[in-house]
Amino acid sequence: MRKPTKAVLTGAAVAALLVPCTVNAVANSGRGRPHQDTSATTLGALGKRAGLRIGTAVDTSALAEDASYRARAASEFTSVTPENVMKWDAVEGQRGRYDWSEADKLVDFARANGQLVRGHTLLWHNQLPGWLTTADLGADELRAVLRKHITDEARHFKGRIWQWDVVNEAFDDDGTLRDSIWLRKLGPGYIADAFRWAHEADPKAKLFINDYNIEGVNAKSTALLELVTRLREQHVPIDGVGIQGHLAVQYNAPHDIAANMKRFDDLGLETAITEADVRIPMPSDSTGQEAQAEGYDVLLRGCLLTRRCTDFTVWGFSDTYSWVPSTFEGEGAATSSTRTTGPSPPTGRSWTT
Ligand code: 9MR
Repeated sequence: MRKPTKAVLTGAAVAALLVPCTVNAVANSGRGRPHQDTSATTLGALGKRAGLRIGTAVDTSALAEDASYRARAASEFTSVTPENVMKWDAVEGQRGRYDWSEADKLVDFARANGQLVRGHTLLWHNQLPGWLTTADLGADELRAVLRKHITDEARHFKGRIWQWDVVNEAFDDDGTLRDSIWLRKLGPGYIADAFRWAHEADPKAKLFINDYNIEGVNAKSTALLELVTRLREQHVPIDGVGIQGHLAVQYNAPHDIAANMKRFDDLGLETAITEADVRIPMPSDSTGQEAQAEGYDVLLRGCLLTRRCTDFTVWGFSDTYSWVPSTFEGEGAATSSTRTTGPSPPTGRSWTT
């Protein structure tokens, strides 16, 4: 018997779009006609049948240098997220001097391949430029700087961004707001302000708040639910909640994800799985790989079962370029495929062969 490989297992997880129980879930969620048509050859095509964009984070250096990576990024996915090049330190390394070149290239790549772009991210505590973190600006100036950043960036990409992660990772795991430069200096109102400014600059983009460890029902997802409930009551222009989906096989998969996502869906909000990956203690073995497949499967099912879940984005599709090994010592193999170099797969079926 053929030994299961990581690609096969993960292919199986993503191909949950096709397995009967998930097809029933698709039917029950009103996502269109379930069928066993196996003619679809790319993840994007599979997702389309369930009314779902299947996206990936894109490492733009890999995109420029690795032809196989580029071919797969172009063919497998129907949306892309810049992994780093739209972050504040990337676009405004020096105060007042913007460099949109890398981000523009990715937006052009997406357009050339008929893909939508998830903008990531306008406001975060991380990857801020040094001039901002070291300046110790007063509250008024910091607020003006933030407003200008959000306005300038959203305006630059106006009409070319499908969904913006306006606010990223605003909460701690215990459900309190993260002690960031933004909260400390501007108070909790910075979140509503960010959404209002982004909406003014690009009224048609869908505006998301995005976070990790909010897959299941827990203190953090409940606090986020309470926040977005308040924001909606105050008519703050927020459209959706991004659930990152960074999982690790050592922890239980979030089997209550659909129940959690329903809470946001019931508010009329869109949802998305925005950064799925499932890391494994290295060296990975078949047990780890099976648990990984389960992790991907749980995330995907959560999305399929949620009426307004619009997209399922993986945080890269190549372990070669994954953020995981340099962040979690001894862990890796988190993406859906290990093979990125060598000849391009003939039909774009690289996840199932
Ligand atoms: O994948 C990104 C990695 O290349 C960067 O070094 C890192 C810096 O913090 O950010 C990574 O992306 C993060 C994303 O922007 C927000 N959610 C968590 C992701 C993984 O850290």
